[in-house]
Amino acid sequence: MSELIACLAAIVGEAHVLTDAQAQAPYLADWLSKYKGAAAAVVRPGSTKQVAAVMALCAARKLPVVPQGGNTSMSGGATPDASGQAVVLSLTRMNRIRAVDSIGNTMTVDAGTVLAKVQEAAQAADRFFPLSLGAEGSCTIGGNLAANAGGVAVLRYGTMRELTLGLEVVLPDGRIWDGLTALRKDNTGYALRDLFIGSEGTLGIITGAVLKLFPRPTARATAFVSVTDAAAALALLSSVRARCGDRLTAFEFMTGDCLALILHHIADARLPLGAMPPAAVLIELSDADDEPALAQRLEGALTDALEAGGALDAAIAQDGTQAKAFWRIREGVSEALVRAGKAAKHDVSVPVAAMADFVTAANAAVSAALPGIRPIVFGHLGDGNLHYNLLPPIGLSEDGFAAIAPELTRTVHDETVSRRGSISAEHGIGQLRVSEMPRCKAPIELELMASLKRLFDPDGRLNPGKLLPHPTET
Ligand code: FAD
Ligand code: 2HG
Ligand code: ZN
Repeated sequence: MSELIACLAAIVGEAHVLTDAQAQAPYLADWLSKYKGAAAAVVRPGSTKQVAAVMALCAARKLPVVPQGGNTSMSGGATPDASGQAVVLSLTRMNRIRAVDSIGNTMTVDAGTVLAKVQEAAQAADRFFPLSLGAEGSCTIGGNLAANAGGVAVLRYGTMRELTLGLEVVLPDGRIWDGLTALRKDNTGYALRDLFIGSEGTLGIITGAVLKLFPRPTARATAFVSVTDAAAALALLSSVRARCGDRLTAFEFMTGDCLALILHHIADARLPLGAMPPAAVLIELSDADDEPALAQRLEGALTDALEAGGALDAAIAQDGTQAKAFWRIREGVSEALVRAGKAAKHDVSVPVAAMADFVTAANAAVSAALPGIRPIVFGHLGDGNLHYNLLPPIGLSEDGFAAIAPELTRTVHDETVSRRGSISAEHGIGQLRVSEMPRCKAPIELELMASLKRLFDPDGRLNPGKLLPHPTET
């Protein structure tokens, strides 16, 4: 055993320092199998104090550290580089619900707690934690915070940033910042909490969080609606919102090509409408109403839209099982894309009103660059967020597509930035988009971000090469 491994083992216990290639493997590749790295060790601390001691040790030896939660990042954010120098710090052993306060409506958790466990704990306390996304069975609160995750209920409840009150963070030198307050109002200066949220593990290790809880919705109404295109979906969004207000919880868009891909690859996905629609929207309302009243409200909104021609056809779920089946279609997209091959993935946001125009312009631009390209477009339309995935033309090899993919990405991002949009709405920059930052973000923003990075992490050891260029490239 090397001296480093012995020191790490003295902090976390020998069983929690992984050095064997087989044991390390799941921590060294990303969910999309796009990146593969190497590590000096994978360390699994069991407490904030142990995280602090590991960080102090790595600081003394100037070792890079890559924080990791459930390893579900869609941008290679939690995968180390290939140098083999980094210590991967996995938070998944830190998985305690520390406290539930049903008067203040908060929950304090360890950062390694899996999102689904937090949702369940909220329900057990007759409360609701609204963050909801396809990876909720394995992603962790720390990863959700570091990525400022979005998901399917942002429309009503906001992103992870808006769902969080306090944080506990271990700094790169091993000091602990106890910001675990449950205050809804605190005007005593710079919002440090908000610097760590969305920092993608580049400023500190999040070890705990105070989350907001909400009243548990007692009624849900779910519809699957066929529409002609993104413009019709936007018109539908506007009319449903006018009729349903804040009850509108999810408004998820999928093109016909996206639906066809899901139905082809996901065995238990079934289309609830007779004919294959040109595009579709999955709508969910939730409220403290009784369920029939909510369903009636949704039906009213859809009847108006069908009469006005914005919607072509609609199915309203008659019970929870049917609602689940509607969601199965939407939740199958990422898996279907993986099965279809290596997509060029984009996670853009543009002003909601500009979305239909964005889709038309981006489709035209990528088709001009590579005839036969297959855009698979879906996402959180109500949030202005589209997952604009590109599959290669039939017959083009993986290498051939990899050679042209960066140009296609620049094209998609140019269409985004020219509409004052963002090249990552919710998945983060990670290593996937880091080369696009200088092209797509203003120099003054990059300068300020680099200054903050130097302040928190002067040696550039925390998650190097993610979000900001690798220290060796600056
Ligand atoms: P990881 O993948 O382990 O890490 C993500 C980033 O956070 C990395 O930069 C890592 O270094 C850093 N990090 C992790 N833990 C900590 C910590 N404790 N302290 C500091 N930094 C840390 N995202 C959405 O926003 N919306 C979606 O709808 C959505 N759907 C998804 C569906 C699927 C099927 C998959 C695979 C992913 C999806 N994602 C989605 C992407 C992903 O962002 C989320 O799954 C989740 O937020 C990542 O959490 P994690 O614990 O897996 O983090
Ligand atoms: C979703 O909205 C996720 O389903 C994943 O953010 C998107 O696979 C993707 O591109
Ligand atoms: Zn998404």
